[in-house]
Amino acid sequence: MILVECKSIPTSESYFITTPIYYVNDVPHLGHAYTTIVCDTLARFMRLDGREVLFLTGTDEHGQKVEKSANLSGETPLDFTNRVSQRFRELTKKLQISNDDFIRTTEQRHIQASQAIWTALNQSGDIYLGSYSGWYSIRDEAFFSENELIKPKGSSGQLLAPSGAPVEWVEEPSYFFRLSNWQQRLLDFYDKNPSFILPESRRNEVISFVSGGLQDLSVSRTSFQWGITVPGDSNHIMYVWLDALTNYITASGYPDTGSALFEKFWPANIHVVGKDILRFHAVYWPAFLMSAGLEPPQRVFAHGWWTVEGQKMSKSLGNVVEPFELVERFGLDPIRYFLLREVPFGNDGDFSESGLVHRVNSDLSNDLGNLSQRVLSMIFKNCGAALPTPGEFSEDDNTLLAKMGGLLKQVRTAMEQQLCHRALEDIWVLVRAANTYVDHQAPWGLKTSDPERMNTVLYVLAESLRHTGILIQPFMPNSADKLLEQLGVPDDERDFSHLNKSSCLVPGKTISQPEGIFPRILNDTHF
Ligand code: ME8
Repeated sequence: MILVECKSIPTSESYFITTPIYYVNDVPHLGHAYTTIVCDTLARFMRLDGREVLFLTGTDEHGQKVEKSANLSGETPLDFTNRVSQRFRELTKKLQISNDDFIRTTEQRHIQASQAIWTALNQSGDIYLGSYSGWYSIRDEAFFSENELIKPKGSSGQLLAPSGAPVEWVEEPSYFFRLSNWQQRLLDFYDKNPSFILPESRRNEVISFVSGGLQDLSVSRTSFQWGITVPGDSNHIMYVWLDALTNYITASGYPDTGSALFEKFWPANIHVVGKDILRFHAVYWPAFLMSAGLEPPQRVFAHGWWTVEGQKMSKSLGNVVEPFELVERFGLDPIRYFLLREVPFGNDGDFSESGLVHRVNSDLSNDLGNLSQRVLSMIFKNCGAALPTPGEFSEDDNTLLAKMGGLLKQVRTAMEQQLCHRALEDIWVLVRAANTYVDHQAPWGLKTSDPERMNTVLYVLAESLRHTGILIQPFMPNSADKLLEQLGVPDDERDFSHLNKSSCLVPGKTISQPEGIFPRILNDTHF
């Protein structure tokens, strides 16, 4: 029996991936779930591909916005952050996120790392004391110059940040970071590292922003208390974004840059963020790191924005999609599949229940669900519940086997560019080809006329399910497990090094009674 070999890269290369750390001013919603699910899929993919992964997520707990929310709920900031942070931790459980670490910026290890980076910036001569007078948006936790603001027509005169958040005038003593000195070095860095910012369109936006000139950045606040004290000046707390960005190096062991952890995982391979916070990650963060004598991350991917039924998600519109409830209603894997497949990664997307139901029913129930149910039931009924022994392969068999053999390479290329939707499209080319193959070969008609041929056809189909099952593990871990379980693929033969002929299914091995893996979502059950 000749199966086409797909060479997998045996590598123990490290892979450090991060989500943004989420503000605890509010409970988690679909947007947070989205970024976290994408990162989880990438982390799982890299582990199955033999990489040593550090996958980090967590919560951003300091700053004026969080202090304000704590006051509003009548709690101390620490009680408040303990409570809401826990909700984000529960979300990672509900979504079965495989993070290796969950960081909170109120932890001692992070306070130590933040003060250490401050000291390093100061020692490199990039920090000076001055005073800030200008506009600040608490919702964005960001400073804006007058020319960036929007004055809505016919409004009361309330100026807004580009995000639509109100700004207020702030005047206070402040330390500054000499960002203006970093303009050329940042431009050189972008030039030398063309895939530092993805997608390409966002890279161009950042380059044009930096080319327009950079002003020094206020990096401390004095008008409230909830933050990390500036080393040597207890009147100031660190600007929340300097504190927050530092979480990525805290988790890699900073300030112990000689530690095995730091050496293995820093610089991070990728920070995945929403497009709203790209400037902080692609401009301020590499400047802070270079100033502190550290390497910038290898990539920042800024993904697009989800709206709901065509509208911005907002509490006032009452359309905030709650991920806990969504998973309860539709199941985890259908939600993961929809989010990962529906929108080309990087683009904006619209969430609607009809879109979700359509996508799940057509790709999961019809395409993969029917394929696996048909093939496994035929093996169960017609081959005495044991994997059949194939005979000589025909040209059609070899064509389908070759598709399986070449798939990992294609999927890997997509995942190295974070294109989860493309990887799924590639896998579904195999699923659809296998469905067409079943229809053409019609194994149900071969039982009496040519049982040997039926065995070969069902064996090739079972191999296509094995390849599909192994490859969908990062995207839909539970469904993949069920499929591989039903095929009898041992637990230790499920990583990508087994996508080759030497790990092919063993004829004669018994299979269990097949059960549907992807139930159709019936509209009347849910609406
Ligand atoms: O910005 N569509 O935290 P945050 C897609 N603490 N993604 C969305 C989304 C939507 N509608 N809404 C939110 C912060 N997100 C800072 C980060 S990192 C050092 C500090 C996701 O709670 C997206 O990833 O406001 C976005 O960047 C992030 O949530 C913002 O989360």
